[in-house]
Amino acid sequence: MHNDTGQQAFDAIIEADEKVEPRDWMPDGYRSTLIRQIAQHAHSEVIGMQPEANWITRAPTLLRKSILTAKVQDEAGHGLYLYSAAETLGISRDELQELLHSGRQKYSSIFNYPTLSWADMGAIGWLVDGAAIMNQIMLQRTSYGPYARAMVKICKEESFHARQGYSIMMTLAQGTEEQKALAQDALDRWWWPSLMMFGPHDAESPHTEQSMAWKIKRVTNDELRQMYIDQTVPQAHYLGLTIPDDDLVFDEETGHWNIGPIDWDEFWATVKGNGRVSRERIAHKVKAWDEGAWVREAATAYAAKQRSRSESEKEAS
Ligand code: FAQ
Repeated sequence: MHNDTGQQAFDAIIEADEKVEPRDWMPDGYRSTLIRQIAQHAHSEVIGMQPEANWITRAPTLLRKSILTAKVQDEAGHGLYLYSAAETLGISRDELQELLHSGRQKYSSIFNYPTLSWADMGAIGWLVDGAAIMNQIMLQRTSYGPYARAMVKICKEESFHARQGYSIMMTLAQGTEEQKALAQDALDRWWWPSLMMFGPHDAESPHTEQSMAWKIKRVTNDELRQMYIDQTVPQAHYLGLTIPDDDLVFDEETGHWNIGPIDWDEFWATVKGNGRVSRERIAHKVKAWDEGAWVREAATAYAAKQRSRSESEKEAS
């Protein structure tokens, strides 16, 4: 299709709030923005398994252990749907792995913090999955069809994750003084990093304006962050915990909670690969990829064998 015609058809799809599909013409920038964002999202789901897998063997009860195992497994599934969505844009899964392993593609800043106590499983479910859902609900309406559809199942599963996290926090907050202190300590460490998950302020965000125009993003970084703060502060109060922000104040006029300044130096250092456990996360991922090479080879050989068998059966019949 001639580009002008392609551009017109693309603009009409966006204007009508319909979905762009893999077969449709799309601007190069739209394609590369989606590859960047979906890949970063997929990598986050997979790297995000590490901090929680760290606690599976030390879960306090069999029930908590089964729930946590199911959650970590869900994250692997989310990575798979998202890698499949990225592949529809013309990049292979192997290329995506290579870009992650060599540090040329990112994953969410939040997974560069260590999980120091069992309470961190509660804080991650409640705060990190809570922030992820706030972002992903709007992504169910993103303009690229395969990405939007992948988000539907992911959002359902993330809701379960957030609830299991809040349930852990509730148990700890209603427990002994020591348990309550663990819950407060986890909130102290995860609160600010979870606010950073939404990305830089709108004025500092190079991609927001174009991504909003293409309807890849439906809501800006700051708007989502504010919605999240307004939802989460009362939940912390219900638990009897304190948000670690001396400037936190409810604005009666706007009906919003106002927060103090976010430490953007910490955010950018983390995003650039100098987070608390950035090197360990990538080293572990590369090790798992290398050790899984024989599984991928065996699966590929098996699929090739099945294909040649069905072809020779077709010829024989
Ligand atoms: N971390 O111009 P913007 C989860 C980068 S899923 C690292 O605002 P954009 C589930 C950004 O890439 C969590 N980098 O960019 C789970 C850009 O860099 P570049 C992941 C960040 O794309 C739970 C630069 O800063 N979710 O947690 C971050 O328009 C529990 C400028 O930023 C998604 O990925 C960050 N936080 O907006 C799993 C959702 N923020 O490429 C396991 C999809 C910004 O120019 C356990 N992604 N950057 O070098 C998005 O919605 C968007 O990509 C944003 C950023 C909102 C993250």
